[in-house]
Amino acid sequence: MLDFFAIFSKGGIVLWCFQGAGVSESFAGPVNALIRSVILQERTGNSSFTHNALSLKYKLDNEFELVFVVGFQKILTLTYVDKFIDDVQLHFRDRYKNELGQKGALKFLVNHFEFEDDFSRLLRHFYCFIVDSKSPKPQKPKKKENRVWEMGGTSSKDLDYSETNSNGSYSSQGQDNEAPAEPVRRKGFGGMFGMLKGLVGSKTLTQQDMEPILEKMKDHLIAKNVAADIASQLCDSVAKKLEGKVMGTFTTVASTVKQALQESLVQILQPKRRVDILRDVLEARAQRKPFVITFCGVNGVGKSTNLAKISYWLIENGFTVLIAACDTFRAGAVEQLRTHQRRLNSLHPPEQHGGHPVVQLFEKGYGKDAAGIAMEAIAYARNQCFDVVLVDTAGRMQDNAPLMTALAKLIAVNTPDLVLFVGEALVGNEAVDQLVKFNQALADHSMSDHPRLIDGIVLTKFDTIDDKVGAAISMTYITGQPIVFVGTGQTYSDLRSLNARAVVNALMKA
Ligand SMILES: Nc1nc2c(ncn2[C@@H]2O[C@H](COP(=O)(O)OP(=O)(O)OP(=O)(O)O)[C@@H](O)[C@H]2O)c(=O)[nH]1
Ligand SMILES: [Mg+2]
Repeated sequence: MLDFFAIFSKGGIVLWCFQGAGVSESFAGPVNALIRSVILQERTGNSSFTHNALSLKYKLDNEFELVFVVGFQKILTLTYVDKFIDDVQLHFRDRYKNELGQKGALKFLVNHFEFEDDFSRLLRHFYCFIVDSKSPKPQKPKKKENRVWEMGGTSSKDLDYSETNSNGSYSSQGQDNEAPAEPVRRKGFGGMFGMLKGLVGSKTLTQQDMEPILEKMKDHLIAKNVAADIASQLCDSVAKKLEGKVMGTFTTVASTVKQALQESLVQILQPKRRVDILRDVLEARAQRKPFVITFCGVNGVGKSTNLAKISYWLIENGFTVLIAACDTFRAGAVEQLRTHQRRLNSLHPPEQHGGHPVVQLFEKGYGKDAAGIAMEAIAYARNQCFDVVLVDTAGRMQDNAPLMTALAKLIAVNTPDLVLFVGEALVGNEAVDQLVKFNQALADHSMSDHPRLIDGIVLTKFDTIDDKVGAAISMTYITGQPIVFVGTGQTYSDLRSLNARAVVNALMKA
């Protein structure tokens, strides 16, 4: 019934695994997908995940830095699976407390975790449970015994063996756990040392401990313009990541929560995927085709202006650019681009570039089909050996169905190399709605099984928001895509890449 059960360290070392009878597919694929898409991206708050035909349920053991994952066919509804994971976790911890209590990651490699017998017993019990589950009184879960810690027991710091993993946002305890097991408390400390420990920390964190500070942090993030939904999800995720963790000595709950939140924020802003436009343009040039970037977004956010700044940046890097005027809707849109084209050519006169203009405008006036113009522009760029085509599109509100359909068509038929969503840093809660609906439209009207969605973000008007930098978090969190450029003003050189640390510092600043 179960496809697999795996126990691995947060550093990625598999300690023990079980594969269901007749299951041939390795658990590596689904588990890697879980780590990539959920755990590393602070998308918890939910202790389940689906991957192809499988449902995965997972639980973190923050004290020993372990992850417990079970996989089963999506079509099955396994009511007691959360309890089963809890049971396996408790047995595993109890059986290997000495090994797990050792310092350093080496413990995972040198110790053998021969857990088959215990697991088989628990599994038999679990299967009985499922069969019995229709009967009115399911068996009462076995109560967890409190563990007694010995002097010099493990502190979270000792367990933090994995430098590379320190940002790893492993989180989510089983969401629908029954009454949580009593927090593990250290016993047996004697004398002064024990007293001091009791006063300054060395306790396991509970949801209640963290609640007030998390509530404050959530309001703080919202005040910095993070969308309210996302601020809540982030704080939930941080709570789950910390719950059960043993606090280091001389740390307060507030500083522990703050530090975890800070790490999560940096993690969110750090690109999962590197967008290296200059390298990709060179690669396209080697294949004798232009690299095509489409800009989209709601009205007036700075699409055309930042397209011009990106043209300037590309020209400075030695590339030639064709601007495709596919905003055939707003009066003045084509002229606006023509002005940019003239200015850019005067900054980089053709005489300095073998008599060829470094930037040209491809336009067909107003009222025509934007997708068709983009297609003609790309063909023209290929013939004329332009390195890059930048496609300007009309601004559109995310709820305007006909315009959203037209954009989706433009992208579906022209398959640009990069789809950039342009959004203002001034945006608050609205960011989520915009991005969700743009992506939804692109998915709905795609003709492919793997629809082209937004690949990256241009965050504009960053110069106007002081330290209310929350939109950067909302946008990356929603799309999982990087902020490729930040617009910081109205001149051609006001274009930056995102400095994740600086943004997080501004976010955390009181
Ligand atoms: N301060 C500041 N202003 C910007 C920035 N980017 C764009 N703008 C200004 O925002 C206004 C709108 O810019 P456009 O580029 O026309 O915006 P758009 O998204 O193309 O607008 P539509 O085509 O009408 O949808 C202009 O006044 C720009 O100068 C930026 O990074 N900082
Ligand atoms: Mg425009």
